[in-house]
Amino acid sequence: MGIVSPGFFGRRGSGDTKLPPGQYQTRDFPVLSAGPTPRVDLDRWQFTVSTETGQRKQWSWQELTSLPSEDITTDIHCVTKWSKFGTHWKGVPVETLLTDIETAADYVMAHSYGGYTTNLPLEDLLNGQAWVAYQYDGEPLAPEHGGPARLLVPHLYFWKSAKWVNGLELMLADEPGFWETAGYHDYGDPWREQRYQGD
Ligand SMILES: Nc1nc2c(c(=O)[nH]1)N[C@H]1C(S)=C(S)[C@@H](COP(=O)(O)O)O[C@H]1N2
Ligand SMILES: [Mo]
Repeated sequence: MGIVSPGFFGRRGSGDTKLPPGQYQTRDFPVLSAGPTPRVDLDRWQFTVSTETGQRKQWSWQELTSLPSEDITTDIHCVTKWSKFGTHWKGVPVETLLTDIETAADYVMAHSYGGYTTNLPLEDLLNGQAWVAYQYDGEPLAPEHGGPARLLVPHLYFWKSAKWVNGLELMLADEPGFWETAGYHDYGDPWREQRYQGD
């Protein structure tokens, strides 16, 4: 065995190698929004899970925030190359919202107030990898960062973390969302630098 084993440098999550390739660290929290910030009255806020057979499950704000929540500390990585380490969130695990849902779907389209969409494989939303987050740093999530609630899928580039999220549509076949239609990668793994289609 050599002194430096291959694969050691740059390995995911190993102490000082937390930056995915091509990223730099920032301490601010940049705001990136493709359109205006929608203002959603909590009395009218709704979250809907729908399936390929038309089954629907809905939650009011009161109902969503009464579900068991988790505290999450995670690094986030934007495709415009900033990464922010150790961000703190509170939210409901997506798998909690999919309990009792019957589906043969392998893909999900996340939908947001304002019309933004982004697609993900269903399995990337399960097993403690994704949340509907409604607090940041112990405070209600600010509107410019996606409040009242946003999807949080930190293992993928941050465009997959739909702000102002209001639903998950389970789909049998993959379909591109807003940025994916514009040429961004279908999956978006920062560790494999999947920024654009073909990466
Ligand atoms: N609804 C919606 N969600 C969105 C976006 C958007 O424009 N609209 N931008 C995405 C992108 S490209 C990034 S990097 C993050 C930015 O989140 P932030 O503004 O809280 O940093 O939100 C993602 N989610
Ligand atoms: Mo982004």
